[in-house]
Amino acid sequence: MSFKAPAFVAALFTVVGCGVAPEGKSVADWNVSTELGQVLPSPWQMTLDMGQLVPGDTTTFEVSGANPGDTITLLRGSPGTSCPGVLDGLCIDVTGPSVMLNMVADDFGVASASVALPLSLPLGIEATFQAVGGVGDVAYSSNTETRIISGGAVAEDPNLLVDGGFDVDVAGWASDAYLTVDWSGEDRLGDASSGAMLATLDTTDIMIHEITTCMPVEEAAFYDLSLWGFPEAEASGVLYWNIGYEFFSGADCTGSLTRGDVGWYHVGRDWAYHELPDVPVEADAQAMNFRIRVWQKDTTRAVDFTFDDASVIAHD
Ligand SMILES: [Ca+2]
Repeated sequence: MSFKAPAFVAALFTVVGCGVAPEGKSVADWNVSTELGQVLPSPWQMTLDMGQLVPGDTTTFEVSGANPGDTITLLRGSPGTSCPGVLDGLCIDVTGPSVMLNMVADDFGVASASVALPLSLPLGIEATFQAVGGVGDVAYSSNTETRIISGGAVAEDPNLLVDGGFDVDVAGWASDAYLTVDWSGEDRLGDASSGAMLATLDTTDIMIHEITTCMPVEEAAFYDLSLWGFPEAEASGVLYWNIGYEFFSGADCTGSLTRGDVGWYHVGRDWAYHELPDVPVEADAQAMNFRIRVWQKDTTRAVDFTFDDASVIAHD
């Protein structure tokens, strides 16, 4: 980004100025300092404000106090300090930042953007946001805002899984390093109006693999878990494979979770449907991992699996 001298000068006097600029200092002095390699403190006091993160809703991010005309980049990550090289020495208050969007500050130093959140956003996930501006010039940052993806229209669906039918994609599910999870355009009945989760193994050396999602639950409540699972056609009825379910509960989806009940189901034919009823959530726990485990009992070849119509439903 090019150096915007007029705007920088104007705002310098707005912030430092009002007639109280340090005696003897001028803009020329600041420029000299820059040439000497000193990173000047930014005059921009940027504030980030944002709404809640509810799948299916639209949320708005707004910054104020930015340098007019600057590109403002909204970062998303986890709480903590990091100093990305691109920011030229500026350290920010998020780690593992990824760029969520860019927006441009108007003449008043305000920028905003509205984002439609997909229904498939995983509930219970926490994210921290921070805006940066002046990148390539004198970078500056805003406060951070942290939100947990929660509530909204999903709460009216008895199935806690945001897209348990895999009608849209497989967002919200994470797999281990040797298992690739993709969205298949056809469901378990071959219907292209929905889809399914396709899990592809790429190793025969490791027998147990995991696919996990996490959701907020009520402590001391009971949940019924169910899922359809299929080995690929070539393996069906020939070799045998296990699909297991587990749940882990804990304070939230980011903390350490306690292993709970385990259900194993033998998959050796064309299809399998399994229910794991009455899964209890421990007292003080407010999150649950629903974990699918694939147990590969033949180490001579890797097998693909398809999963569909998963549900986690509360009951008394
Ligand atoms: Ca489906």
